[in-house]
Amino acid sequence: MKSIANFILFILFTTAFANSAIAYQQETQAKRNVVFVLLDDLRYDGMGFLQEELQTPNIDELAANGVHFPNAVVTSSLCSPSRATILTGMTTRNHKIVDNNNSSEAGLTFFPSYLQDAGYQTGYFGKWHMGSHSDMPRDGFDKWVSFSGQGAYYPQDMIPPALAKKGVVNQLNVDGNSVGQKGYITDELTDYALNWLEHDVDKKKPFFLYLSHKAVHSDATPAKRHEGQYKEVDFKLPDSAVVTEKDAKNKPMWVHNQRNSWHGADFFYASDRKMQTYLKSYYATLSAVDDSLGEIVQFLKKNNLYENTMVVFYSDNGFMIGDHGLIDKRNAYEGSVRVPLVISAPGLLPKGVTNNSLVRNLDLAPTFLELAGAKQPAQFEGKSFLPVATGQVSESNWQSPDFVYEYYWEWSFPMTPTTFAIRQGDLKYIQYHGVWDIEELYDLGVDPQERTNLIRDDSYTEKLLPLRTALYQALRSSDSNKPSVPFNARLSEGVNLRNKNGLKAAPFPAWWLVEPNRRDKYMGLFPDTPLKLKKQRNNEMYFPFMESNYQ
Ligand SMILES: [Ca+2]
Repeated sequence: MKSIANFILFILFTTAFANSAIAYQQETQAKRNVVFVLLDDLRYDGMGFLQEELQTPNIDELAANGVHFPNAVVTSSLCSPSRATILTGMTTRNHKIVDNNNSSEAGLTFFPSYLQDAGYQTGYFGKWHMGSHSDMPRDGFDKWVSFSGQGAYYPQDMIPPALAKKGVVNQLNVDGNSVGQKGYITDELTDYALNWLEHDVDKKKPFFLYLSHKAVHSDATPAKRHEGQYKEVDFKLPDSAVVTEKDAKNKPMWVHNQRNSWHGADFFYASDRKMQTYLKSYYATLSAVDDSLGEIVQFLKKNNLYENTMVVFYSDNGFMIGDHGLIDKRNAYEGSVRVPLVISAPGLLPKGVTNNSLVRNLDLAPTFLELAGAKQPAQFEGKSFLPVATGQVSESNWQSPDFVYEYYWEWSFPMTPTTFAIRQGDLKYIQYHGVWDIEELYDLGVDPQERTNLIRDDSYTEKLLPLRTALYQALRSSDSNKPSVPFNARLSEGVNLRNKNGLKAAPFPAWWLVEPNRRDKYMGLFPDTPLKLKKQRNNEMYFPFMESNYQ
């Protein structure tokens, strides 16, 4: 009897052991690694498989092996607010990183913390540029390589000549320690990331690699090996880059006025540059990112990790290349809010497919957590799009949430007003806050370039009014149940009339009217001090951090 009992115990023990071993194996195999490649300011169509002039073989390869989402959008088209939305899974009105000057990250939890709880090893490499200007390691990451603010393409960029001569270089923060930047930033971040994968990551556990490039943010500076890559190329600019008389009447006044400003095509970053010239640097700068992607995929393949790794290629916001006479981002137009999104995940996602579902930056954190099998925290506001990405739910059956857009006016670039917008189906309604101007309504189904503002078209009135209401309802923040900028629902255009024979619109102040390419063009970004104001009024240069060294 005893031996039978022992035998049964033995069977029970070994079965339990075998089951737990299988469970462990399933768990470790089921949890897919993620490589999240985040770009800064890459336009939605800035990829070779969408523009034949562009050379991005590795991005194209990723698309051929995965899914391209042409309707990927961001709920705020500005670096810090969008990065905060990606990291927290919350909208700008709720995470409250409302502009690039906001320095509080208090109370926010970044999604990689939840991945750590789910057994992931997490590494952050690159540009943080969100909230606090500190470059110190943040919660949620086992490995940290970053820098404060915008960082620099090359080790001595922006270092005053006197200090550069002494060998002073820009600094990275590596796990809390200051380490000098040695080379071209895209290559250096890639080396740090690959080094982490190779030496620090336990290959038996899943990992999440967050590779956040400085590229291709202005002023885009290519790696030496890519200089002149597009010398002979003429890039196609959007049709709306040629602004007609009709467009000028159709669009808000601020759009017309912005054309001759830092973010306008006519006074490109306060210079006389042309977009065609800028794009040669912009896309040559993308090439090092393409090299980086190639190196990472090669590493994954060589180490038998590729089949179990999702690779995501994304940008924190879009980039306008003259659309409506404007450049850069911030507003709610398509070139600003649309971003590139390509995802490959062998065996999980289909290959070489275009998925037209509308997916927002808000939906990334829920998607990553679903992939990791982790519970969605209560503060997340997005919806995982994994079911439609894998094809488990068909595109036609997928319910994309409304696309609600918010941008909050910031003093440093005051030419774009606070902007709220909502897209339902093909209709996009845009309103502005705190500026005396018109609203906009576009039917993207028939007018994808947003050339015809339908705000005064009677045949759309029945659709416009519910959109205004839906936008107001959607903008309520979670803590107060009211819009984050205190204001009441918009019920009409307001009282806007002027005497047609009366006083014309005021001109801009005389001291704003200057020649292009001034060396002091950045001074408006530095906080006022008595010394700065004195120098500014005397047309003298002022740099706050290195005043005595700058010559
Ligand atoms: Ca950006």
